[in-house]
Amino acid sequence: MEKRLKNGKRVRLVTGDITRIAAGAIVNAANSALAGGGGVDGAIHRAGGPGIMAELDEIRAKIGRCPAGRAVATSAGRLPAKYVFHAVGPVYRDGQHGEPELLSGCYRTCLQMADEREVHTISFPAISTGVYGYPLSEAAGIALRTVVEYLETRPTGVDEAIFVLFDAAAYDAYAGVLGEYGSAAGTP
Ligand code: AR6
Repeated sequence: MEKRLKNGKRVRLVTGDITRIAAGAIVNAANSALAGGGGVDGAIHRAGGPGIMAELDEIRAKIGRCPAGRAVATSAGRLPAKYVFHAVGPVYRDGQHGEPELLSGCYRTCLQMADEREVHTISFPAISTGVYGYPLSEAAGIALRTVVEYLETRPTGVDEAIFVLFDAAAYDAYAGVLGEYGSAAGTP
């Protein structure tokens, strides 16, 4: 599904593996320790190669941990991208502990990082919806609202945001929300 915003910017939903889809920047669902892990994080390090962790080692030595809601940038190794933005999503408790703001902060921070680096296409996974337990439909609403608002209201150089959803359940949750924005059309 693709949604073209009034200013010509695009939000696209696809199913698949985020490491296989070309973009200026690929966003990782990382942890505060920037230590690698399973899910998207594991896939990105496996496909991108050891250079990404070597850069994270240097970043960790400088800044320590990366708090939830924030992100750090590395190059992308063998991935079809120039950068990886390692975003740290919130661990979901009950939605009453700042999780929505932190999740929204991940997407906004990554879009700002894209603008600082003149990246025009950015791909996102469904941050926090795996190991971190964020309910899919809530996470989809926050992710899409944050990205659409950024693309519509900021003077941004990002032309396209791609959400790469791993399975049909995630795709359907996002498509349900994006469909509400109006003239969405097309199929995955
Ligand atoms: N491409 C796209 N989406 C994927 C892929 C992939 N290759 N693999 C999984 N997903 P998760 P989190 C989906 O657990 O919840 C890691 O260990 C998955 O189905 O990767 O933010 C980190 O190191 C789910 O919908 O990230 C952290 O410790 C979504 O991506 C922790 O997990 C996110 O699932 C972060 O947890």
